[in-house]
Amino acid sequence: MVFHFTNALVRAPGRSVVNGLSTQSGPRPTFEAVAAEHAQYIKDLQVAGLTVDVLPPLEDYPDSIFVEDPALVFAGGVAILLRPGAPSRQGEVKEIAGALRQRFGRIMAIEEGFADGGDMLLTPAGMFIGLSSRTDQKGAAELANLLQQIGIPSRIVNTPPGTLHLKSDCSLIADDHVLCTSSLAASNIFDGYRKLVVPETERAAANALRLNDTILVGDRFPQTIQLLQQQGYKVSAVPTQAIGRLDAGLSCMSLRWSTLSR
Ligand code: CIR
Repeated sequence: MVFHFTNALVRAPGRSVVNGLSTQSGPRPTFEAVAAEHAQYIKDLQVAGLTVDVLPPLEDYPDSIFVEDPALVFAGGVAILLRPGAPSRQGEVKEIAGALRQRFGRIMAIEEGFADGGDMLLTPAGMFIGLSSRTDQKGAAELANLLQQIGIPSRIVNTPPGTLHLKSDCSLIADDHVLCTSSLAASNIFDGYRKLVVPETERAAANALRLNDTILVGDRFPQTIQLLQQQGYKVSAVPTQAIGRLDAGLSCMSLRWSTLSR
């Protein structure tokens, strides 16, 4: 199943994380607050059963803590290097490539266009590739081609306007069940899936993270936590206030895979 994981790769935040890209109007987070949330996140991954490897901080790349964006990883020893759409993030790919080569036997790479991992939602039926301000048609098409080579079908979809990444607005919480914003629920993207819509006041809660039998959700989203619990899910509430100021959520801070099966 796509949310069964044994391992995760994360990168410790550098002091420069406070200069990460952001569309938020409020104050920037402090380094200490981001570091505390990151440390708690690592603990939560471990409690969910994952072995976590921590890469060293990269001061030259303020957003490099968000390791989900420069690459995709899969069970079966395959990784795909992407081409992040934000110019300040493009160097993150060469920085993570070595760590992936040590852990994955087959490394593929897109060569053209742009694609961020935050726009990619893996389901048992295949990959949704979201077009956004970071992922363009060229990058999406090239990725679709690489995915086909490893037996993963894909579908290119539009990310709602004003949303950073496709997964800013949705998460897979069971094989046939998505947690999503009202904008995504209103589109036809998830026809055939059960949808759990987050309250308008908690839109950022849609970026949750299912890890084995646990769903990590931002602790500032009590209504979403309650909705998930009412549906019988085991929820772990995680602090995300500081990273939220950098437009980030819970999936962004790790690459996850299983060594047990494809
Ligand atoms: C950025 O704008 O690239 C970062 N500040 C946030 C990236 C969040 N990544 C993700 O949702 N996958």
